[in-house]
Amino acid sequence: MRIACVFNPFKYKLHEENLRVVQRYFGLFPPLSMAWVCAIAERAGHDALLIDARTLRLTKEDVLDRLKAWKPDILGFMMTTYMFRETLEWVQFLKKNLKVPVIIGGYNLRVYPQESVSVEGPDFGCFNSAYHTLPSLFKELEGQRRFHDVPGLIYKENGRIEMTPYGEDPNFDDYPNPARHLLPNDLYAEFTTERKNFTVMVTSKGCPNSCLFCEAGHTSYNPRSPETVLKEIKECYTRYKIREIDFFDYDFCIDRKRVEAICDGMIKSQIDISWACRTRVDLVDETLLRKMKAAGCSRIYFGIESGIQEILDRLHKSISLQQIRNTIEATKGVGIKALGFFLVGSPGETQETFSKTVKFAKSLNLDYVQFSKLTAKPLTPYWRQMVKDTGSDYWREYILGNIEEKPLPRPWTTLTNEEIDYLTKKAYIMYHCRPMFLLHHTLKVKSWSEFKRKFFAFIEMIIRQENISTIDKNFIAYPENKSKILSYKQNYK
Ligand code: B12
Ligand code: SF4
Repeated sequence: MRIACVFNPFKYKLHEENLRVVQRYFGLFPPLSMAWVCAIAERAGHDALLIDARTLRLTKEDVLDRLKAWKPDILGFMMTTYMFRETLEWVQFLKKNLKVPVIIGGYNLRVYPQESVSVEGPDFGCFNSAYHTLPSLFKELEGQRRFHDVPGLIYKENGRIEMTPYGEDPNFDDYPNPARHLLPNDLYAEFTTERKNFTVMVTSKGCPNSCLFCEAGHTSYNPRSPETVLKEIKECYTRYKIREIDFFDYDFCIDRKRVEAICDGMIKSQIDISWACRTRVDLVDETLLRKMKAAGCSRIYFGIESGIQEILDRLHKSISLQQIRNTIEATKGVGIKALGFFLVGSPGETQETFSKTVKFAKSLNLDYVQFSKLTAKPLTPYWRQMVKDTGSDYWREYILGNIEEKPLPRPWTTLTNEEIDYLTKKAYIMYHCRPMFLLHHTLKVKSWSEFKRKFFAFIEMIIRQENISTIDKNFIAYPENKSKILSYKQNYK
């Protein structure tokens, strides 16, 4: 079988947790989920093509031309809840013109499996991992078409939506490495990137904690072993000339022994890679941070969320302001950049509590901050509360096309959505418009492209970010290297 996966460009959405400018400068990342899917297909002996239409700025027509030449037997798409309708437009357009079946997968299928497949376009849905589902589906498509035998599949039969059981989650360690050979690895960058080539890696799934705003809470932890992680790092280094990696695990440091072993392996192999990861302030200490630094760790993203202890407690974050301060000091002390994620509009948030949070962020002297609007994301306790309070499920209605995108209600705070948007923008401006901060960070910039990216983001935040987020029909993710993108594009024609 020949599977072609397409990663489509997506615009800013009014129900998003970040401001438009933040979203624009977030970065261009490899479509990792589909790179796993392609690797799973290839390992089972099939051909795979992965088109990153977002990064390459390809239109639907460009992709159609490419696919007509490649002749896939099946198309694959990854669905998130927030971008579902946009990806669906691509599904419908390509399916109409190519007349091949479509399989969709991704996080949204965990939340709304049947609904996702019930709309016009998709033929099959994979509601868990592609690991067992895809090879088994291909076997049936080539043979008897007994879809009820395929694990973890949703399909349409006689006007009904059928769903098969999935069984045990596979061990994440048994996955092949994502098929990065199908991607333009030199085009990727994120806002904070310092070196090229850049990629993201996911080395574990799940998180045992229970923060009320997060969909990862209470999901089973499924890590890849240090040996497997090190093999993937080495593959990135030698085969794809990767020099910077962002580990996108929900929490890279849940298992301290595993982190230590990964760091030891990197130190031993003297691999010249800078890396970043996300973790909680209560999971690292100076000893571990020193080892991480020696292994090439250059940035850590910490979930700080608020500068008010009461709010942290209401969010079930289970950390203290003192722990935050100690860990940030220790991180900076060993020479790793510290980055902080904050929430705006938490339960009990007022203009005063938020001003205190911004003041707290400044006092920590973080190298980078991200202020996100607390949003009732699917599968979170706040989502359950929103469904109960409003009597309807916004996300379900949105993916079914019954409702237009809009900012979501936040019954847990007296702040209005307009106030939350405004406070978020103000926080970014207040945090960054400090002469010493600007000077210090300009001096630390390592390349012209890093300088341009950060400079434009700063200017756009001040002059182009509206006080209340609006739809932007011309929205496009900031392109890191336009001429390189154009030369890739030529190859597609
Ligand atoms: C890397 C990443 C990205 C990258 C790459 C996109 C991607 N998913 O490949 C970037 C940065 C571009 C990205 C963008 C976005 N992301 Co993202 N991303 C992730 C992240 C951290 C890792 C994905 C991953 O590789 N996981 C490991 C693999 C093995 O698991 P998996 O992704 O679930 O994939 C398996 C199955 O789901 C299934 N599968 C997945 N896709 C497909 C497709 C087919 C055809 C088949 C058959 C099967 C299949 O098989 C895969 C292999 O077993 C996840 C969180 C996480 N830790 O999983 C968030 C996550 C998927 N992203 C999320 C979000 C919100 C977004 C954005 C909307 C953010 C934004 N505002 O811009 C965009 C939307 C992009 C879009 N087009 O819709 C949410 C989705 C929540 C939801 N309800 O849908 C997640 C869960 C993070 C979170 N907790 O909020 N993301
Ligand atoms: S915010 Fe972080 S620690 Fe809390 S549940 Fe989510 S991933 Fe886990």
